[in-house]
Amino acid sequence: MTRAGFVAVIGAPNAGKSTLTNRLVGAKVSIVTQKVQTTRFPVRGVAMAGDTQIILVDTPGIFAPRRRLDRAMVQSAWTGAQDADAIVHLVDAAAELAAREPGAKSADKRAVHDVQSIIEGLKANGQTAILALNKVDSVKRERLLEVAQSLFDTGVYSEAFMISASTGSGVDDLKARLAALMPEGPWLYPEDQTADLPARLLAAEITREKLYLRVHEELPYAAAVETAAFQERKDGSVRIEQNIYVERESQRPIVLGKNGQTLKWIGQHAREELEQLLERKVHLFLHVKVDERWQDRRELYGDVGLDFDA
Ligand SMILES: Nc1nc2c(ncn2[C@@H]2O[C@H](COP(=O)(O)OP(=O)(O)OP(=O)(O)O)[C@@H](O)[C@H]2O)c(=O)[nH]1
Ligand SMILES: [Mg+2]
Repeated sequence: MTRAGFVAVIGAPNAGKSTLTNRLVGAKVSIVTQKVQTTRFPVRGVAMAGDTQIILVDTPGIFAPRRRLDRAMVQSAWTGAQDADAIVHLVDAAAELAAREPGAKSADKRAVHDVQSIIEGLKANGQTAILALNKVDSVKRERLLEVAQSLFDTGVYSEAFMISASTGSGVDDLKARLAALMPEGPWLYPEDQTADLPARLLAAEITREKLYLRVHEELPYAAAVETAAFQERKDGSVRIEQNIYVERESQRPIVLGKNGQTLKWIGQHAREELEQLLERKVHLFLHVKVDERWQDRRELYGDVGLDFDA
């Protein structure tokens, strides 16, 4: 008898949801950066555990949304949770502890605030989640217990795991538990499939990751990548043309860099990774475009399953 089901991974921005999804799947299905709000739409990854197929839904971080894209991202995260057989609420333990120190950074305080609003949301929806305290590699073990206890006391969690998505510590136990929670039924994806993102979207995500990795300080959250053309060629290679959208003319030179060096770095690293993922030669062409209102372009939403009118 096989099992198959959906697990939504929810949490505040930067908690490590995409890192955990990739770790559970054992392949890169979702992009990871040190920047908050990296994941913009639900990304599915398929993990196998014996006869059980666990379909992970990596979701955008949940936070107090202001702009259109923010609202659509947060709404999609909650929808992911609603449709799942199990919910993992991933919490950045390092941020929780740092926020308790005097003079804590605002980013850590914000993370704690977002965690509280997720707990309120779970309560309001009558949902129970598995608590996974992440980044235990970077905190003192004894201090973890106080965080775990205070979160557990909220009553929205069925159980708690201490993990490190980066090192893999504790992840096998979590995976085994998730597998046991999946309902009986046929597998929903072929056994060897790990992701279901269309190639042109995957290609755009990879380039966005490299862009953020390279210019995250200078480009606060204001860019999008779109694959404009994706052509398979007779020689087996693929030609990909992409537009990088920024919001202001002043951001163009940031992405280009001196003598175009930054854009070249982004293109080179994206191409190398795409060649690995697609298992063929890739010709990648990047163009930087300024569009103050790229966030209001409807097609950027529909393509990835976000609700433009959220
Ligand atoms: N030390 C440590 N860092 C981690 C761990 N898991 C993730 N990170 C780091 O935390 C940062 C955010 O990771 P992501 O996986 O992109 O986080 P996310 O929750 O998907 O973030 P959003 O998509 O922006 O909501 C990255 O720099 C990761 O390398 C962990 O277990 N330990
Ligand atoms: Mg993410």
